[in-house]
This record gives sequence, structure tokens and C-alpha cells, in this order.
Amino acid sequence: MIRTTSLLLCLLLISFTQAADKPPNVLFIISDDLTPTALSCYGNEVSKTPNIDRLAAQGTRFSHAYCNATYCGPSRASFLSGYYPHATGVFRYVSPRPQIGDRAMWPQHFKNNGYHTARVSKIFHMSVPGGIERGESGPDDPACWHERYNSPGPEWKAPGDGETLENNPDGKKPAVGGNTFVVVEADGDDEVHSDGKTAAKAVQLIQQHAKADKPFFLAVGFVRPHVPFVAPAKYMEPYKPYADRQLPEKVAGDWDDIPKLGINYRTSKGMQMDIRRQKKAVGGYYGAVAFLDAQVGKVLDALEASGEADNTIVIFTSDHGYHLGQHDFWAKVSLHEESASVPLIIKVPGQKPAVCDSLTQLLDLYPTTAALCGLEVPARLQGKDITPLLKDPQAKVHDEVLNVSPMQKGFLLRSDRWAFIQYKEDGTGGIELFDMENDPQQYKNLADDPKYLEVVKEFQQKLAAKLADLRENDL
Ligand SMILES: [Ca+2]
Ligand SMILES: [Ca+2]
Repeated sequence: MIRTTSLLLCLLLISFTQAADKPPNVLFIISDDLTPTALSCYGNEVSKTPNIDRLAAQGTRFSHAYCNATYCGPSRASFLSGYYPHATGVFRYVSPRPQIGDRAMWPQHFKNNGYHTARVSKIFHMSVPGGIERGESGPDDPACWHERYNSPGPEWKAPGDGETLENNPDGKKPAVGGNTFVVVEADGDDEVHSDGKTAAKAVQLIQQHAKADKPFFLAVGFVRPHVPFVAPAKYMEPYKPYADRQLPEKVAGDWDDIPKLGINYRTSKGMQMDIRRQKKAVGGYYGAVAFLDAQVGKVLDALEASGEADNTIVIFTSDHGYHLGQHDFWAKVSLHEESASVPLIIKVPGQKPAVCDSLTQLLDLYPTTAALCGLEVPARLQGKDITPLLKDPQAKVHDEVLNVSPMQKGFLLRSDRWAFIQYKEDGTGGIELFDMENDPQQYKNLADDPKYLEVVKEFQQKLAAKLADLRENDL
């Protein structure tokens, strides 16, 4: 009898505490154009990212996370709306709102369920550097946010030592604007720049909302290491002299087995970047990453100081990856591994730190966070709830993930073992097949090898089925 009473009391106490507890906050931090290969927690031995590494050591670091489109516009529209690009038809730099009507976007779902939602800088697409220079909101979705802030910055115009690396063989061009490879070792401190302002605003919002009745969904978008590679000079210093930077191995005839559509829109040759410029591009990118990492550190510090860290889910990722000279490719758009993969760290209070090698994708963030916070997971969402991976890093949720590059008319199906890339939906643009266990650098395309005929056929069928399935939706 005594036992039953105390058990009842205990249960009552538990339910009381749960009712009194706020659901967890969500702190979503997204970088722009950050390849996982540039982070020390993902194995880079030159680039140092102590703050992102610190988060990785506290959460689950996903070694095989992918975006669902390999450049800003369609990638962000996809994971924020919950649909694949081929479901909404959003392939450019626009809002997915007209396509999804009044269905809730990811942050809006939290807003509709009692969360205070705030955006700092680039979450939906914003043009970099132009839109950042002008402080514009870009194709944002006002219905997602209670409050939103832009972080204007000087970008390539920042005073300092600047050099245009791209299409500047005689070196006569000064630092220029636009989507151009430019390195600026800037004068002044962090808060001269957009990301410094973003960190400062995020810190302020965390302090402001830490003790509020409502839980918060705070989305913090940094624009580095997107070009221009601009950062206070001290962040570039460890990567100088730039001539010491290593470039990926250049394999003779590497392009011979890559279909024309798979040759990236930016190459060393097309950008007229000699070896010196290529090495400086790598060093400048690392400097921009170091600056980003320091800003992430400020936000994480503020969360810890606020006392809310134990009740906050923290996510760190990027909208897609980036090439730093692999196959003499640069930047994004390509569906090859460095551009198609993203860093992804998810820290859930109370969960043991882990590294998870199972496949996941940015589309999974919406259903996963909804499930973790006890919100309804809308059935229409095309991603999957990956909480099983957070509980057991050996678990599996996906056999393959789908990623697309509308600019290349390309589709990637990535399984644990294979990377299958097809250009044009009917396959007439060519096919690539890489054995990721034996050829992780993707030098040898096996698609034309008769030995792999069946593998290719199977992937073609899977791709057709996947596309038919995602087009079967409620839109
Ligand atoms: Ca981007
Ligand atoms: Ca090759």
C-alpha cells in the first residue's frame, strides 16, 4: 500500500514537472557554402574550427549528411518548406510560398505551436554579397517570424588588403563585387562585418528570450564562407603564406569520364586561376571559415551563459557543400561529394555525444525537430524524422538520399556504398557511378563498366520511382 502510494506520488510529480517544463528551445545555426571537409571535426588538419568542434563533441556529428539541392535558392526553399525541389518546382532564388500556399514552413510550424520565432540574417535565400551590402531581406517569408533582423556589411568593400583571384590573370583588377572569388584581409574587428553583427544580435536575442515563458526558435544565418572571402586579417594569418596551402591531387585525364553537364560551372581553367591563386583561394576560404567559427562560438557561449543550454536543441549546418579544387572544380552546384554533402551537428539535451555515419539530409530537419519538441509532424513533409539516429547512431533511416542540381539538370542518389549521378531525367545527359568505399575521391566513373550494368540499372529505376513518389503530393 505504501509502495503504491509513493509510486502514485512519484508519477504525479513527474507529470507535474513535465507540465511545468517549457518544451525545448531550438537554436538553428546555418552557414553559407560551407563544405564539411573544411572543418577540423570532419578531419581537416589545417583549418581550425574549435567552436564548431566543441558543439560536435557535445552532440551527434553526422558524417554523411546531404543537402537536397546544391546551391542556396532551391536548397533553402526545400528544407524550409519541407518539400523536394521537384515537388515545388522551386529551382531558383525565390520563396516557395506561392507553391505551398498557407501550409506552414518549418519555423512557422513552431510559431503556430506557441514558440517565439526570430530570424537573424540569411535563412531563406539572400544574395551575397549584393543583398548583404544593401541590407535587404531577399525572398524571406515574413509569416515565419515574430521578429527578423538583417545584418548589412561592407563585404568586398571592407577596407584592407584585397585581391580578385578570378578572371584577373594580369592582376590589374582591384577587389570587385558580385559572386566572385575575392580575398580581403580586412582592417578592424568582427562587428564591421555582417556575420559579426549577426552573432551580436543572436547573443542579444538569447539573453532577451532566455527567461521568457515561451520557448524560442532562433534561426541564425551566417554568410561566410560564401565569397567574397572577407574577414578581419587576424583570421587569415594562420593560413599564410598562402603558397603553403595544399591543393587536392590533380589526376591526369580526370575529366575524360565526366559527362559534359557534370563539369562544374566554375573550374580553375574557366576562372583563369593559376596555382598561386588556387592556393590563395583555399587559404582565404579557411580564413573565412575561422571567422565564421569564432562567431558561432559567441552564440554558443551566450546560450551556455543564459542557463538555457540544457533545454535547447542546437543544430549547426550549411545550405550545401563546396569544392576547393577537387577535379579542378570550385564552389557549389556540382553533385560531386564535396559540394553535395553538408556539415551537420545536432545537440539534443540529455543525449550522449556520438558520430553517426548513417545517411541523412536537410529535409529531415523539419520533421525531426517537430518530433523532438512534441509538435505534430505534418504527414505532407517529404523528409524523415531521424530521432532514431540521435538515440542510436548505428540505426538507419534512409537507404538512399536524393540531391539535385537543377543548373546541371542533375540528380544524385547517394547510398552508403554508391554515388549515382544522372544528368537529365531521361539519362541522356550522361551518368556517373562512384564506388565510395574504394574511390571516395570520385576519380573513376564506373557507369560504362559492363560489370556495373546492373547497379546502374537499379539506381535508374530507384531514381524514377523516387521522383514519381515525391511528385505524388498534396500541393
Ligand atoms: Ca549557399
Ligand atoms: Ca575521372
